[in-house]
Amino acid sequence: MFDTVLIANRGEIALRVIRACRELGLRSVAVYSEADRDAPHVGYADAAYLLGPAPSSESYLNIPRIIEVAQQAGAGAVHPGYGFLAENADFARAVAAAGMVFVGPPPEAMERMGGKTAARREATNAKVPLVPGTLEAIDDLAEIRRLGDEFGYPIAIKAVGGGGGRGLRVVRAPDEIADAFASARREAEVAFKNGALYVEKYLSNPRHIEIQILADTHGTVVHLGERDCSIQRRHQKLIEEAPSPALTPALRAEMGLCAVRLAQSVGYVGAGTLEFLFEAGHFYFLEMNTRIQVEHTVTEAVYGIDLVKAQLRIAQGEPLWLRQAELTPRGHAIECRINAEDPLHNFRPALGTITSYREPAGLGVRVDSGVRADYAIPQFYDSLLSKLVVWAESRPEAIARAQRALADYEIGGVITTIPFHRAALAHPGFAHGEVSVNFIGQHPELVEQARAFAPPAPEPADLVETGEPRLFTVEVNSRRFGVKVFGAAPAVAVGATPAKAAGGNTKRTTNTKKTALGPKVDGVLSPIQGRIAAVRAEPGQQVEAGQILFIIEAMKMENEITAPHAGTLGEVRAQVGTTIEAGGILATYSSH
Ligand code: MV4
Repeated sequence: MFDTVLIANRGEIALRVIRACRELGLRSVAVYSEADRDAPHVGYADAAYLLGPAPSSESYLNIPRIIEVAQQAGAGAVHPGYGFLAENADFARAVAAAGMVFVGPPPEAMERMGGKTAARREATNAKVPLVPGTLEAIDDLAEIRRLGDEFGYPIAIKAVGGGGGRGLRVVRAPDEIADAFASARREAEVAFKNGALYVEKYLSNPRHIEIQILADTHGTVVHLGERDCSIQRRHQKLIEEAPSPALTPALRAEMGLCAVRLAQSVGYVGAGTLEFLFEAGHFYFLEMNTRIQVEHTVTEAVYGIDLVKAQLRIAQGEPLWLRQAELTPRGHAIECRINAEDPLHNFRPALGTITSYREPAGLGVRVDSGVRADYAIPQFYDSLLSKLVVWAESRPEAIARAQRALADYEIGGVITTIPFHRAALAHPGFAHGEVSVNFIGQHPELVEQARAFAPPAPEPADLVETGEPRLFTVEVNSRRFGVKVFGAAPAVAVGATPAKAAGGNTKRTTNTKKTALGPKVDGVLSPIQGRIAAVRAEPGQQVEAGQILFIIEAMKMENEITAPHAGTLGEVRAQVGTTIEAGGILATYSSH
């Protein structure tokens, strides 16, 4: 038994776990990095500890420091949330070795389902349908070619240690095998330090449907239906719903039983999710997530069960109080992930400070948020700001409610995915439930439709004196000049107006059409704040339009910054390891 829980996470999930602890009468302990000193979860917990000066992206991965703080705080249990260490068996073992309860599955169960081919072998033993493919790693190109002939193309080459699409290559003809294999191996070695690969028949237009299970420490396992998570971009889920418009009650029961059987067969404990691909009325086990998931909320909405409290009660050793026969979904729930990303610019990270914040409310509207007004979004973590979750009696009503709530949701000062969600929920394909994992790729019109919902660019903040001249390209009587402008400028600079025809000075005014980024500079500006991870440019270099010159790391993503036009580079200011602000100048073009 324990009475104090350390939450080894941040953002909305940390707040979510603290709320569950409070409702169960458990004391909560938050941890935070230096970048998160004023993050909302820190002030909400009963106690909070700084993890230390390590670079903020690593603080939440520092196992010895987390264990040390947990013991110092008198925690009897550690909840990992999701991401970070949530599926790290070594962390689960370290928590147990320190005499505390890990709120999650036994490390053995985590490991049995962690590797993709191991999970496939477990699924085979549990008689759970799989996509046709290998149960072991493969590195014989001739054997892969034989499998391609056997399965028919396309086939998928995947990373054994993989997940989230990294190391996934789709092969559509035999002559693509060698390059795809080599490329997948390289990516897998970098991403997972494990280059082992396996092969499957590739399903070209599946839905992504996952089953939620709960397992107690006494061998009882139940399922709580499915979530349809097909609307994804680059393997990041954006919209999830429960139940799936594609499932019949019979299919739901069949998938649920498979999930329960597989979880039971590996001795699973706690909350877990089994992911399936669903195509043409058939489902195929893909992988298992041995943690609570971001989108657990839509299951809670339709089943009326608090899954995080269930995790804590199971960790306390309580027998499951749920009976499978009593678990039937009611109504329909939709979750929209509100990310600090710009849907009008390829969902690139859009950092900044939240200048105004107002959440939607009303019957069937829930917001799990990790932010507030006047909050500066740290560049080190993923882009999730909050989750809007709506519930209604029917799917059409849930869609209408979600649209109303999205229209009410005000987040000033930061670009978010809200316009994308409004466009997606308005799309007839979504309304008709005609969605697969290719939905976003199949509907490029969504970006234009999102533009209609996009708020005006953020108001420029106060003038700031940078001490640095700003470079402008101006035309006077059609002659082009490069000029330096000194003096204060808006922190989020607006575009300069061209010099007066009579050769007057460049006059900085607030354009009627505000731009969100820096002044017009004949150079390469960073569209986002982040850490410069790579510089592929040098003074005097001839560059082509679209050539990748810099890599900026932000929100755990690498963003390629390309040359806006062909030309010769003048100054290259970017230095690897330094931080660049949104609108900052990475390089200039030579003016002659
Ligand atoms: C697949 C697949 C189709 N056929 N495997 C993507 C990452 C990981 N969750 C497994 N994924 C997939 N595996 C086979 N044999 C489709 C996906 C998939 C997907 C693929 C491409 C683009 C987006 C996707 C989103 C979810 C699942």
